[in-house]
Amino acid sequence: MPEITIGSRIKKSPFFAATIAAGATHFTIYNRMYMPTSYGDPLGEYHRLKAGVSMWDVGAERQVEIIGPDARAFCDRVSARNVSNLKPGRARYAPICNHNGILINDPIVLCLAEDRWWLSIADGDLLQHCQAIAGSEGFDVEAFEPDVSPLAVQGPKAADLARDLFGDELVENLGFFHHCEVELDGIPMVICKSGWSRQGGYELFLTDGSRGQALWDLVAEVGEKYGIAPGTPHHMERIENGLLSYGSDTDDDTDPFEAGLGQWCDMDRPFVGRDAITARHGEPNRRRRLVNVDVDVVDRNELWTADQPYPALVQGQPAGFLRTAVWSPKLDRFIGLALLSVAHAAPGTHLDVDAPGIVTGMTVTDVPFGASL
Ligand code: THG
Repeated sequence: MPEITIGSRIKKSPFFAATIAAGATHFTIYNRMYMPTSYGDPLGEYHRLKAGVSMWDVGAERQVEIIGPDARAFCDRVSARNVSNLKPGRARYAPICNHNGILINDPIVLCLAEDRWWLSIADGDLLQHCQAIAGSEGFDVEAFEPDVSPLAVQGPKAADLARDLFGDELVENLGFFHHCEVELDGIPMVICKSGWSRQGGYELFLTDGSRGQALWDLVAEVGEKYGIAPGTPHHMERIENGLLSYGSDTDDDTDPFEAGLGQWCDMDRPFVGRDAITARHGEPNRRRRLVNVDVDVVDRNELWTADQPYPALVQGQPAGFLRTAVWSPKLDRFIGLALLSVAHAAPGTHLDVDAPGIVTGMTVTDVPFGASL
């Protein structure tokens, strides 16, 4: 296979050198940065995440920082979820749409202070969107990308590690999606009880990129007694547990309701995209739905993953796409996420998949996307 060139146009996270030294074998490109996706042992990394603790370079989850007197009103205008009552020190997961009501990101919104907010973004150019809306609608804010890079520690032993690092009191008082500023050995960060797994854990938002190696080394050293090792956001675990990967599970024309994020859209407020979504709700269907599927894979190689969206067919007619598929250690079979026409998205529906020699078909399961399988 050809290789991706490492160069100046794609940025490196402050933890990049540490991840290479630790043996990262695979990277993806996320927010124009390299982000590790494997250290060569996907099943081992999965089991460590579920039974121990794992440390992840998720520096590519960039922040869009919003500062100014209108910061709260601005965030509430761009967010499909109501964040108008979000308190400093709290965070909320929030879909963001363009004016056509199409999902363009699904960040965690952190209120740091009344006039200072972060949108901790998935892969997409949310900064330009925010700058354009702020300018065109006359909000008194500035939107920019600060020097902030999250390092996640995830897994059932992450709380013990956090106690050792930050002390019992901080950990006791930090509820889910709560955050605060803290320093460790002079390394400045914001700690938030969050992360892209359902195994529990924290994200350490490093606020001085020159200290990446120092933070990495400290976490690795203190975590040693819990068997910590480097890992990455893990598709097996997150698909088993219904976490959305914007851009993997969705395409450029996905409505937040189609993506299963309707529960996070507060439709009684005039956010960007609200009217377009409301207009679509008047139509007979919501076009498509993201569903869990069992996938019939030809070769039972547990490391196989869907490397592209595969067309789904019913009686030869297009019915949508199989977007993502992985082996599930928990269920002992291949599972995936498919974006399907509503007419073909009912539980039990069998669909053909156009992936000759790779996938023969798939069946919609009765667990709605968002729940754990
Ligand atoms: N951490 C940070 N930024 C991120 C992600 C992250 N940006 C992109 C991406 N991940 C966002 N995706 C999610 C999806 C779900 C959750 C977190 C990030 C999540 N949801 C909870 C739930 O669905 O129950 C809580 C929602 C809530 O109460 O607001 O945890 O991982 N920094």
